[in-house]
Amino acid sequence: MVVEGDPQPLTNGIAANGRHPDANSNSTGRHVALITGVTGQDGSYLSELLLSKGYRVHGIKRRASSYNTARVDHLMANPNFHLHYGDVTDLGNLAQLVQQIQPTEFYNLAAQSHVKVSFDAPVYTNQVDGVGVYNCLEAVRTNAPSCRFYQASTSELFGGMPETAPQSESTAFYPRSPYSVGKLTGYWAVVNYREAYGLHASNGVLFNHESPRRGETFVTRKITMAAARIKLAHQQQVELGNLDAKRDWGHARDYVEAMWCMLQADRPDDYVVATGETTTVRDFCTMAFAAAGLPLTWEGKGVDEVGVDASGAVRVRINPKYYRPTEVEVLLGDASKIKNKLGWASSTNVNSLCTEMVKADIASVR
Ligand code: NAP
Ligand code: G4F
Repeated sequence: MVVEGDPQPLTNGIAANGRHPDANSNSTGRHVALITGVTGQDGSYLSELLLSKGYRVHGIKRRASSYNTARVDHLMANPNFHLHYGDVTDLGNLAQLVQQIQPTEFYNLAAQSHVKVSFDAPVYTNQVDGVGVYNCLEAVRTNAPSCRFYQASTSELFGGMPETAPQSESTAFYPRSPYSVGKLTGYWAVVNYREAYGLHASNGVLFNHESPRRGETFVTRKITMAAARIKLAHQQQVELGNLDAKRDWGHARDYVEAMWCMLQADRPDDYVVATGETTTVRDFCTMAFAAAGLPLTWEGKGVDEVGVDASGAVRVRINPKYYRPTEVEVLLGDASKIKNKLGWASSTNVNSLCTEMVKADIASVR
């Protein structure tokens, strides 16, 4: 169906009777996925993974005033890939899509996913990241109760106090931002719908995962883009916030495999997904600039700390505007449970992840 007046027609394939041909999937045994947040980093890798496994993939995208499908444009011609307009704050829209498509797997990846932004927009963030999860669960419970459900939960739930590392499924939650408070609601909604209604609903408690498709305002991508642009003389320096924060950084391509594994398990459950290695923002910076051929040394302390290249030029400096009102200091995941129960393990270390991102950013600098 082409949406009237749409500058960018969506190939959603809903028939005149209001049902998508995939609505018969349960009887034909065909796997049909519905993904919210399909235009994001993880949505694009998950779509590729599921299409490679023979799924029909339906994605929900928000209407925007300009094109927002760059990460999935290469999938648009695939006859098994369909996009629909929608928003997780709109229960009516979600319920209608679930009813029409009858997915066998629902992946809720949609979120206002930026922690710092959540301090500026706390209510909106909770509407999307908390109430939005209820909307997805209700749409599934009332229209396709045998559909398996994945929720994009997060290591931010742990709060990152140094004494709690490494964090596992048994670590207490201590949300430290409006983002993680919203995600906490979503986490417990999933547990509750599993227990109350018998839904096959699982939380993936994913630690940070990155890729060349990572949003440009998250710290890894901000750094790899800066290293690439400084190398090619398109930029002089980059300003960052807290260099001491530690993150367990994996590759998004590996992590979408973990999401899929959770929905193939006989029983729903909650799993930590991580590499088991943690790195400071400062060390990630050093790695990225080295990968761009610009080795850095660090001088000074606190807000006066700078990263200097071999020519003596200051390439990294601190701007306190990037500090957060409350910081998550150390994230380091223990992914033993998913390894032992589902056989999943991360296959990319932070150094090769960083190098891949820098190379991709150098290739795309114009
Ligand atoms: P991302 O790149 O920011 O993608 C978020 C997606 O959600 C985008 O497609 C966005 O659409 C969509 N979205 C935002 N608000 C929406 C709404 N109201 N209705 C429908 N869609 C909406 O995030 P990501 O890195 O792929 O992460 C995917 C999910 O995993 C998120 O829920 C995130 O919170 C969670 N998570 C991520 C990480 C990580 O390290 N990447 C770790 C743990 C958990 P637009 O393109 O229109 O903005
Ligand atoms: O890259 P970040 O913005 O990611 P953050 O806050 O860890 O959140 C990401 O991972 C979560 C999983 O743990 C997801 F749930 C969430 O959706 C998102 O994907 O910041 C990482 C660290 C922080 O400690 C931040 O204070 O980097 C520090 N940082 C230092 N300078 C900076 C900057 N972060 C950003 N975004 N920009 C800076 O200039």
